[in-house]
Amino acid sequence: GVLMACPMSSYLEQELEKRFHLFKFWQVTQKPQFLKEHSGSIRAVVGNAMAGADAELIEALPKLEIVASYSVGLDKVDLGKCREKGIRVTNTPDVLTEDVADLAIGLCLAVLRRICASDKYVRSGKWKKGDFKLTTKFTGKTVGIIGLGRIGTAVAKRAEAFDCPISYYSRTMKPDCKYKYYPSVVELASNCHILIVACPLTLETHHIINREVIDALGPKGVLINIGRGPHVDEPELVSALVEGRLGGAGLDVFEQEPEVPEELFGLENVVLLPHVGSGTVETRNAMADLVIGNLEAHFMNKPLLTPVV
Ligand code: 8YV
Repeated sequence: GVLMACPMSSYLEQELEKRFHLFKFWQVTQKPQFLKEHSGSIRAVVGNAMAGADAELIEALPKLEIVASYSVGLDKVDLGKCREKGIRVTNTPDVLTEDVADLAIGLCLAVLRRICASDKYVRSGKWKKGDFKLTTKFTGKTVGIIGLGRIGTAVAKRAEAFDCPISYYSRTMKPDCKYKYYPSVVELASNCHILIVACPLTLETHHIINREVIDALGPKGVLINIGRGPHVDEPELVSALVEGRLGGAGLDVFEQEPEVPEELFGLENVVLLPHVGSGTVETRNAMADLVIGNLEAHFMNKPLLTPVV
């Protein structure tokens, strides 16, 4: 049996149902009783960015062999516990890199050029009544990237096409990298207009965007988050935006999804998206195919396609 942690893709559900006995955990009302009844037959968990496999679920499933996540980020999977118990873990890297990087650039343009506010201006009929405030140029702005992995590198490549000088922060300097390295996020934030979060969420990167970083970015600075909500101290971000201490923000992720701080709803220098970085038909289907491919490989004793543990 395969346990799906929450709804994520109807295509993935259908394909899993063709191959396995599929349990849909979100439809289960009596979860402890369900786990007692079926713990002997559940050999795989399919999770995503919202729900994965925490220590409690792993302990409740003694026959668990593999956690296949429909996401590249694995912050909802207890990797230490999986290692300890010999449970394999897979994710969906590479297939979503382009879409997430595209959306990061889309957020830069949307925030600086006020695309959403302008669209609202036309739709509400205000164009006929007055003139529109000028916006801010994106081409040539300095871009700072936190995390120069697959997604961060794809963002940098795109920003280069806009003639943006690129700098980055990561734990260690990348050898042979043409971008400028800063050994701390505060130094990076002090030296860029647009700061983009593109690193995995771990204990070390939790609240990597704090008050000090926000102040370093300053009233002309823009924060773009396509990583995870908990990378940002959200109450600090909200007060900085409300008080005008930060220039703007483009956010695809939030600390308590799907909750978004309502103080942001009235701000035209902020663009809010419902965690859709990878949300194209093409990419989500490729992610689903990777989940299925990993499960099939595992149960046929073949090498996993995208193993992490
Ligand atoms: C989500 C993501 O998994 O890949 C990630 O880490 O955050 C997204 O692709 C998406 O919510 C799929 O359900």
